Amino acid sequence: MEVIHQRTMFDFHGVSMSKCFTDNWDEVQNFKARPDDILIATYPKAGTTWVSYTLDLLYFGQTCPERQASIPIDERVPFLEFSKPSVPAGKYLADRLPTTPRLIKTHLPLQFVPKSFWEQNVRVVNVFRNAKDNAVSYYHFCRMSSGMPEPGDWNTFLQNFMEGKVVYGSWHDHVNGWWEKKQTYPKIHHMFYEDLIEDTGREIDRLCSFLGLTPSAEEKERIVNEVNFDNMKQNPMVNYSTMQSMDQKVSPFMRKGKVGDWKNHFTVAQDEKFDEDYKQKMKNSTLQFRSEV
Ligand code: PPS
Repeated sequence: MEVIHQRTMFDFHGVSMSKCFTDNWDEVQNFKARPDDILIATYPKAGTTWVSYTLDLLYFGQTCPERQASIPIDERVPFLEFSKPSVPAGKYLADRLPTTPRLIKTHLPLQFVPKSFWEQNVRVVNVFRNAKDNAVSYYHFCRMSSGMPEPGDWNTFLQNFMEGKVVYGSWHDHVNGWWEKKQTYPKIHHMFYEDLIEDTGREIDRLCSFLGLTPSAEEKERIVNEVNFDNMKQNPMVNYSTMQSMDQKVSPFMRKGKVGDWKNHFTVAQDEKFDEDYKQKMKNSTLQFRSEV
């Protein structure tokens, strides 16, 4: 019974959410950020884990090698708003992070982010992914994760995704909110999943220049190698194989790691409908995506 309850979606201040991501609301809203925190903010399935692991290696790969071997990524980079009975809440883990900087993950839409992050002028790394691949990845994740609402069949899920009736609400509103924030808040770095696929090294260079990091050429090469899809898929500390709520036999967390897998899912009719809807919802946005590279 509890699992079903946890998975139920409801309107939360205008955004579709579920209990796992709203139950700890007051605590989360009162989170005390620190000026050197780094917030990784994404719509679900945009490449959060990829960038989280990259950041973790950049900051702690050399000084704490044991960390890489023994602490799962969800403990190294706590998921701020996540809370579920019987596991420590993300806010609890974030409060107790011993590292400097603290790397913190959120999928919250901009308007839900605790105000302390802005007051402390925290650096934010956004990762964006084209809507079609993002929808496909989210669909498979909802199939395999007992914490997410049942996605139904692909057509049903896609329709719900277009209407924002998925957890964390409208993809369009979410990405536009974060994209626009940069106009008034310069301490945001925007990354795109497609760019990471195209040239991971170049994107790490850009990330480092935002953060003021200067890894050696060898160190950078090592990180590029560690964060490649096949290596992450094999790495139990980052592939979520330690997570009970995920049935990796249904669909692995590290599923395909490609740009353009949407072509294996969208019918011609679905694609036309999606494009039409997308044009409408993104017509005032300057945010541009690539759905192939
Ligand atoms: S979550 O649950 O929201 O934190 O998921 P998130 O990490 O944002 O997204 C998971 C998708 O990212 C893919 N991924 C990668 N792709 C390429 N290279 C690397 N290294 C990599 N790491 C994670 C992962 O496979 C999921 O995408 P799909 O399309 O489902 O494979």
